[in-house]
Amino acid sequence: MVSLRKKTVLITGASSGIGAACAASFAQAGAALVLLARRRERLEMVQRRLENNHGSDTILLVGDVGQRDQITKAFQALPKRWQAVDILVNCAGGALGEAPQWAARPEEIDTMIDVNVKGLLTLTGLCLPGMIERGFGHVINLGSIAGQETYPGGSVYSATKFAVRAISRGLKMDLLGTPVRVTSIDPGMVETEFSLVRLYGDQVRARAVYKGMTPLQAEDIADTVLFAATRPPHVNISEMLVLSTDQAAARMVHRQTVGSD
Ligand code: 8X3
Repeated sequence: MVSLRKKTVLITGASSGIGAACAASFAQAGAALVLLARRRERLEMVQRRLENNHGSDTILLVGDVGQRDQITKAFQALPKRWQAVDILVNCAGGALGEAPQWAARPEEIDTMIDVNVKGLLTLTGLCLPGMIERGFGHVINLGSIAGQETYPGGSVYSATKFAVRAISRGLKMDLLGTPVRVTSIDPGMVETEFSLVRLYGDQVRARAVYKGMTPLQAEDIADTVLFAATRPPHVNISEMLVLSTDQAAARMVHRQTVGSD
């Protein structure tokens, strides 16, 4: 098994959802954490919790992964020991809107591509050379079931997640012959801020997404990330699709109808 004690783990999207849950799991396992997100206050809350609960060694990297220059400068300004990332968990990402493809707003399209695709590539580009040089490393990319199939109103988001899968597969080929591992994990419906963000804060519609079914929780996905990270060095968990028991496909969900006759 790979021990996470004293390993340096950089997690993007660490202020909430799957990213924050991953931070807690890695902290519990004794890793030192670089926590990256845009929202400083949220990130500081996560940091305080990890320090109080696990005595974790952490550092914050505040910035938008979609802003390549900004994030590159911020990463390169970290103390050298924190730039030596052993495990990169690319969680930052999301969907915006549910409009048909031709009606998606240009800024929604740009943000999804900038964050979900270009942001992931930027962080990977910053962390990988050191991993190869030091002879140890693991890149764990969070994709989505939407990276395996698409659905109405989801084609741009899906395109970004198909891209994540292509990037993970291509990266594995580029890294063949090195000890660096690449994992992609594709979650289905996870109850996080994902739907609230996609639906621009519409609480009623966001709640309806998970109505009558039992969605995954962020911790369920963090468990799978930790599992992949702790396998022995010769084992690479290459790809995982993780769904709620109530979900069979992107838009095929079993829902209990409570109170109907
Ligand atoms: C989120 C899953 O199906 O809502 O990545 O797009 S889905």
